[in-house]
Amino acid sequence: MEIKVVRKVLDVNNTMAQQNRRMFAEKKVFVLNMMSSPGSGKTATLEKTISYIMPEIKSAIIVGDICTTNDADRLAVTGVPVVQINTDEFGGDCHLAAHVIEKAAGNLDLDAIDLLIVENVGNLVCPAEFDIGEDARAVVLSVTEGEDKPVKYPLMFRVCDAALINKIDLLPYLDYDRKEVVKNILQIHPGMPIFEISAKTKEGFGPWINWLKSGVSRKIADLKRSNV
Ligand SMILES: Nc1nc2c(ncn2[C@@H]2O[C@H](COP(=O)(O)OP(=O)(O)OP(=O)(O)O)[C@@H](O)[C@H]2O)c(=O)[nH]1
Ligand SMILES: [Mg+2]
Repeated sequence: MEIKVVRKVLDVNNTMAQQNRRMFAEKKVFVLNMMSSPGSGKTATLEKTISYIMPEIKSAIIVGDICTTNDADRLAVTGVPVVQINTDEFGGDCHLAAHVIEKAAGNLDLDAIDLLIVENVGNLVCPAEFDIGEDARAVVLSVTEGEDKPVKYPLMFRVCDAALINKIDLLPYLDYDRKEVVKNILQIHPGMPIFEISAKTKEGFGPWINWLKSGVSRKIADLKRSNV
């Protein structure tokens, strides 16, 4: 019984996600869903990412948290439009669902942007199960979380298109095996692009920014081609 209900919730979400996908394609907006456990550095990574891509790529951010506008306040400093979702207003969900994204996107001028980044609720499990109509998914894993997380929480690493290993500035203070975490990620998702970064020092940002920019330009080129 319970399994049936869960499946129905996911089916409804998938239908809504496809509607979002069509809307984002019409508006020629590339959507990135950024996920991680709480505190891995999603907001810190986005603060720096925006500083690299603006003004070349016009962006906006939807950020999900259970409570507070802390992340929206931090991200608004970058100058991009930010919409904060607090899930405690509708039951404290531990993830963002497609219908929530549709509502939040209604507060943004999609004609004015090329890139919409969604910072999902901090959680390494549930957000992986909910398609929101995005074009790409990235997972952030910080070096203080342990090398085994990709194999303990495999769905997140399976559904994501890129992994960012964050806080590498802390490596001198940790017993952390970089090769082991890369091996674990690739065991779950062979060929997955992996970017080792520090959102504090900006080390390693070049390849990550290139990956993101090429995703945006590839979508726009594909849409142009299919409209001809
Ligand atoms: N040393 C170091 N600290 C970092 C780095 N990135 C983030 N932090 C710190 O880690 C803490 C959490 O970072 P956030 O950006 O808030 O993490 P988050 O994933 O957005 O957290 P939630 O939205 O609550 O899930 C903050 O104190 C950041 O300053 C980094 O690369 N190096
Ligand atoms: Mg955050």
